[in-house]
Amino acid sequence: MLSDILKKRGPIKKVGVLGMGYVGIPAAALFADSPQFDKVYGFQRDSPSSGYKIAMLNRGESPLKGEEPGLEELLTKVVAAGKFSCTSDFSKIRELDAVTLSIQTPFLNKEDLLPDFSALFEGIRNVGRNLSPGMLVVLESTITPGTTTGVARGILEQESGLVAGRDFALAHAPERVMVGRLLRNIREHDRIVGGIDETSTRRATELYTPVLTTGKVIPMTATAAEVTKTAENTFRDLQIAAINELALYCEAMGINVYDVRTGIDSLKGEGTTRAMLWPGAGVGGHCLPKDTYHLERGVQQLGKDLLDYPAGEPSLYVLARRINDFMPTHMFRLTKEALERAGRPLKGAKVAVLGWAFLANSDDTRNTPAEPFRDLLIGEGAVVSVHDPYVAGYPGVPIVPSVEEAVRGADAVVIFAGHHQYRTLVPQELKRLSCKKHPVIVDGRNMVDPDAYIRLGFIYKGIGRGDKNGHVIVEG
Ligand code: SAJ
Repeated sequence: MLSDILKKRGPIKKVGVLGMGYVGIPAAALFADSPQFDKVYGFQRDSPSSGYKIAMLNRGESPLKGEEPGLEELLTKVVAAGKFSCTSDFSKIRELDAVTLSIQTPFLNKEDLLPDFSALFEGIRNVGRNLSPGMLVVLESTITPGTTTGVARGILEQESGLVAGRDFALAHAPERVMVGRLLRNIREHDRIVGGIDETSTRRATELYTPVLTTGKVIPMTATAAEVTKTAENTFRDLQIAAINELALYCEAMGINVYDVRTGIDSLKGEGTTRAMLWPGAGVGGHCLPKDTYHLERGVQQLGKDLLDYPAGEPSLYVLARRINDFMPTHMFRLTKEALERAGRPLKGAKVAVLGWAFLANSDDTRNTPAEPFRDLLIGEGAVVSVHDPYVAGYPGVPIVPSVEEAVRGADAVVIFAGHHQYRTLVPQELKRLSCKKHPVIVDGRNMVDPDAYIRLGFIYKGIGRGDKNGHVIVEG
């Protein structure tokens, strides 16, 4: 029995973390900092793109970009104490009591929305080859529901000749960290821990409890844990789509969606509140655009024959994805309409895009919605300049360092990311720089006061601003 083997092995003392990225590094540092554990190995493939991290981490330096409060100090501390070291020698897994895998599963390509599990599966094979009875294996990556009890279990058993749930424990404990607050999130967020059986859930709970401060373990099955992680992002995407659709309706009905949002949001009290998020130019990032499709694939694989659903109706969640992915197209149409009002055809028009990052005040450009917008403009022969104060560069897209340079001679200025500096743009300045009688301003993130621009002769369009989008053009 697995519980007997675990009892014989005793408490977890040696831990391994595969994947030295923004999830694995803080996880390994926190395991190493816990007095509960004697030794933690960070496993990193010595690949051309990431091998450099091994030496850095063994010097106690963090290879992660951007501010991560407390991480570098923690790494220095646990390396100096000899409690953490990084290696590409996967055979060291044999010495361990528990290993976690935090290896990312990016898209193979956006068309068929199939995740690229190759790196994760290679990690699982490395664990399988070095698996011994009584070990615990935990998957932390976001995965399609059914992966832990399905293909992951299969690879581990095939490589080791052992049987999950009899010889070793297996669980899924999805990461819920956000860049900029990695350590805090791991310590303070409740931790979903889902084993393939009760014994595995208990063993994984033993691994995570020591690193939690205010967070609690929420035990469940492995598949429920996979659905929890994908659904928590699916629901966020759904809430954004709901307010994006309302914004489109308000534009069509000539009203201000932000008035409606304020009105609805005023409904307070137990159970009556509404999760009113914010309409915008689109939804990007590495979580929301993909996790809905993980959930969809999961129910197709696990529940296809049993799913009872309105015949012929699309998944609400996939429809939400389509609405969010429509927003850059809507931004394009707003821009095109405004330029037509200014008597400027798109072909040859200069459009300045302010904000390339997918998130306000961030340098993260993964799946940025600004990209399909720029592609549509270029497809119609417009000339596009891009400014972003946080983004140093992007393949094939020159990023200009100043707003002035981006806006100089522009027929249209389009705000795509809600970077705080775009709240203080000076309309008079933009008009001067544009050298146009009726420059266009399109606001994708509710950053500017429409009247401050309209009174100077701008042609204004804003997401959800049905009250302003058809305004009279002021002869400047
Ligand atoms: N967005 C809107 N309207 C909103 C909120 C977001 O249009 O009201 C857009 C953003 O502009 C961005 C995209 O959605 O393009 C995603 O924004 P996000 O705030 O969800 O940021 P992410 O993608 O970093 O989401 C992560 C997720 N965290 C994890 O997966 C661990 C998500 O579950 C968190 O809710 C989110 O961070 C967070 O709250 O910061």
